[in-house]
Amino acid sequence: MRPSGTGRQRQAPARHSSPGAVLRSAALAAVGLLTLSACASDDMPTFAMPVRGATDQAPRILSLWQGSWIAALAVGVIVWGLIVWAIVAFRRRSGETDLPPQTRYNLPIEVFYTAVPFIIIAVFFYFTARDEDLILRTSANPDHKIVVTGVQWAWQFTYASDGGAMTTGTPGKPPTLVLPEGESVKFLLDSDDVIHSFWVPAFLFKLDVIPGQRNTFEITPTKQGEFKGKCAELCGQDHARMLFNVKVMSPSEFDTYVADLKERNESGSAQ
Ligand SMILES: [Cu+2]
Repeated sequence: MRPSGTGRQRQAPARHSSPGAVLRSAALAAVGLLTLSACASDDMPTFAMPVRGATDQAPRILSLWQGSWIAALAVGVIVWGLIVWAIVAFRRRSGETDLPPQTRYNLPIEVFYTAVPFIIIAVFFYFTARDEDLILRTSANPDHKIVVTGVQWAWQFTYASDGGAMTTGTPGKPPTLVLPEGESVKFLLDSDDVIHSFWVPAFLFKLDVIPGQRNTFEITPTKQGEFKGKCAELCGQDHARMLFNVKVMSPSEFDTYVADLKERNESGSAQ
């Protein structure tokens, strides 16, 4: 989003002479903002529209995100409208010099502005708690179990239910987490040192990785392709380098991959 925003700021002063030109450049900037932000990053969520939800959980998360935005915008429009109305309706007219009548302790208004935010928060809370509960549910017998270990400053992935093959990547090359499309995967998150956070933006989901507490979640990848993953909790000097790749492939390709990885583990060659 940044490049198009900068472009708009540069264009504005040169074209402010006629209202038509201003409108045209504003429309161009808006189109640019939308199109550039959509292609600037393939699997990062953009302002209001995460572009690629890659799991069975993603539609629920997306609808919570969009519903929250719509509710927040509706509240915003009402509040901004009331502010503008108050400014216009109660402005000082010419000839008026005294303070207008001062209102205090208006019980109905005070009850109203206490109750309404409470209702708003309760509605947000209800939908968030409901979805969080569903999203964090795990099954007793997932198709695969993968242990994710976060350590300053790298990730290790162990295919616990598929022979125990393990990868940490190679020096200078982030590891790749390989997943099978259409099969459920339960993640077990461990940390060897400090708190990290396991984040794959395309999953529209992140979860803290806490030493001494094994957090779990379960997803079914729904799209083959390559995605980015990273640590989302500031965890020390090289936090920014705590990256990994995610590759979703067909179940048979996945089986071949983990078998091959296990062989490489045992022969001591590259992980
Ligand atoms: Cu970290």
